[in-house]
Amino acid sequence: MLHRIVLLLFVVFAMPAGAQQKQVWKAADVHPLGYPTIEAIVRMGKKIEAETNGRISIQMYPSMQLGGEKEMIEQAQVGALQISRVSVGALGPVVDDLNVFNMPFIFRDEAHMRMVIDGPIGAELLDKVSNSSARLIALGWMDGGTRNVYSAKPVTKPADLKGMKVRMMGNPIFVETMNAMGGNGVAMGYNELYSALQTHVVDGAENNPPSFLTANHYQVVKVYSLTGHLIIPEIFIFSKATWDKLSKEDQAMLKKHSREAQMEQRQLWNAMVGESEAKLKAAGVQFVTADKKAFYEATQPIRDKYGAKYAALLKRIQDTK
Ligand code: GTR
Repeated sequence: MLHRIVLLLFVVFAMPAGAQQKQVWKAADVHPLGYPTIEAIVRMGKKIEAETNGRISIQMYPSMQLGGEKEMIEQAQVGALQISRVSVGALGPVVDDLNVFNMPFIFRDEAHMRMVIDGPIGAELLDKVSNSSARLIALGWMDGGTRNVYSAKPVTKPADLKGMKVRMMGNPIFVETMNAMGGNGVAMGYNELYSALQTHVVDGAENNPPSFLTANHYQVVKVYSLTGHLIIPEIFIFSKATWDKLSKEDQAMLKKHSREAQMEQRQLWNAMVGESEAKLKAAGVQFVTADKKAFYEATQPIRDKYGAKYAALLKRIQDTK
């Protein structure tokens, strides 16, 4: 008898988190608190907490506390954390469909990128991630601006990159892109980059102004050349392991708030880009105009090689106006 009661108690307490139980979702990002991608998720957490009367809340782990983006994706896949905000660059190796956004000069400008992620193509690609075998649910997109090369000396044309080792995100497309641009692409995690710049393991890197500023890379190299070779959206994903345990209502609520977070991040992003550029200039960073057409032409082989399988989608992207 006693045996049975003990067994029953065990069963009751070992039950998976039911719909009514308090849940704290872990969220992670490589950026520091206050960065637009983080702030949008923190605000989303507050709204969800209010809407569920405290039943669900979000605990943010910023500044690579849970590792780089590769590790954050893996942790979401196994359910060790719930929300990872990563670059599409980092998720491309896991869900190949996303690599359509990871080719150089695919978007005419940031406004074009925003139209694409906000519209039907954006929705379709989120579904592709969620329906893939990656065990992730794609919640929404965020803005990651335009990436430009930074180094100790100006890079205005492909020849300027000759012999230069430039850190790229861990995705073969980016390494090949940098090689096509004239430099030597080196794949490396964001978490290793600051010291790699300091110790001259690499001569430069490329990123948007907010990242160049907040990761303190501008303290090591001070020339920001406006190559504009990549406009890569960010994405925030949810662990499918946790998702499958949520009620339909909670899933719908999370989707609704995710769309709001996508739009809210954009406002925060617009403000942050202006502020970052001003702070970088005040810190002595030199902004240099580059010959974008020359870089566009130099990277044509990359679009030819990787773009062939996305031909129909690429046409739709170009036709988005
Ligand atoms: C940033 C992006 C991060 C990360 C980083 C990098 O712009 O927000 O998600 O991808 O670039 O270069 O690794």
